Amino acid sequence: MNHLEAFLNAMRADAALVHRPENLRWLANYTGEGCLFICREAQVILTDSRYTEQARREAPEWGLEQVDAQRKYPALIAEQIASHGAKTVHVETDFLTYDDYRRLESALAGVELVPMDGIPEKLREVKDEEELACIRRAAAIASDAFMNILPSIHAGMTEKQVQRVLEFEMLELGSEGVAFDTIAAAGLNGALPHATPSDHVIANGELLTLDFGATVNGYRSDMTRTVGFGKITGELRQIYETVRMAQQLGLDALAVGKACGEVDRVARDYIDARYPGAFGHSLGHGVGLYIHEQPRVASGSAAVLVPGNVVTVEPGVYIPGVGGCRIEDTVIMTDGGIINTIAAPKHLIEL
Ligand SMILES: [Mn+2]
Repeated sequence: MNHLEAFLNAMRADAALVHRPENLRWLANYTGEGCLFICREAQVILTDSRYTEQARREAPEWGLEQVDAQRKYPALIAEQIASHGAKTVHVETDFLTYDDYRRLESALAGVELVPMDGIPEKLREVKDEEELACIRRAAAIASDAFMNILPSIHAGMTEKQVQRVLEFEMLELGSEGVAFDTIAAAGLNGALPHATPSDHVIANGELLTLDFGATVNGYRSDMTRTVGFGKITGELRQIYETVRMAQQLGLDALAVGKACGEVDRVARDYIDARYPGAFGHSLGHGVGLYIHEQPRVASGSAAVLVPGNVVTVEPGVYIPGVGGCRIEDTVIMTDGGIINTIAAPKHLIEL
């Protein structure tokens, strides 16, 4: 079943307005700006003159309406809704701004706006073969890029310099762009789970956490490796081995039919027993057109893993004044077990 068909089957209103860029791409293969009007008998891309030719190329089977100074989005949307007699319309209330919503409301008197309630996001949790191929390609690019840059990164470089080398290599290998802002955090900065790369000069004896991904046809990969410079000893080495074991336990716990919360708990219990309170975030998340999708592999989550889910497993330990470590893979759930899309090794590499 194609994505549009699945969405039409899941709709609970007469029509839907779709604004989230990932959903435009997922439903219409359209990557420009604007929005989609969808009902059973018509599917229309609404956009401005900058994107009309692109829309024709990317989504030739979709209708096309162009906004201009006289007919702005609310008016154009109202026309579509009236001409198809829709009384109820799904809107992405978790994405539109309050102002957007108010403009729609006043342009659509007599029409009931119904929250989209994550219908496309729910469907997107299960990836088809084409989507999985893109994610696997993006994962291979990121993993290969990491391996390729190891000989050229060294103590004395800044976090920003390592970031640039890594991102350049991913582009060289065919990534469309970074999957999200690359994290490169060395030394004490490693205690910040989502550190921004800085001018900190990496010194021997420090760990460097690299969290990054590539993009292929809009689909993303997500991986984290922590590498050492010079000899890594004492607590940092213990932290590394703790995270590595927790990550393996998390991977081993993944299975179709299992609740995400159970998987999270296995890795979390292992870390909490050694470094209480040092692992604050969730174990993982879905990955696809957006970097953080459902299902969340989070504490207490009852969401059950099904074939076609793509999730990360990324425990970490963060200790202010000491440093930190995270190790992450992106894996595909199948009936026959997991496929780990990230090939890069996970033993402690000391450069
Ligand atoms: Mn991640």
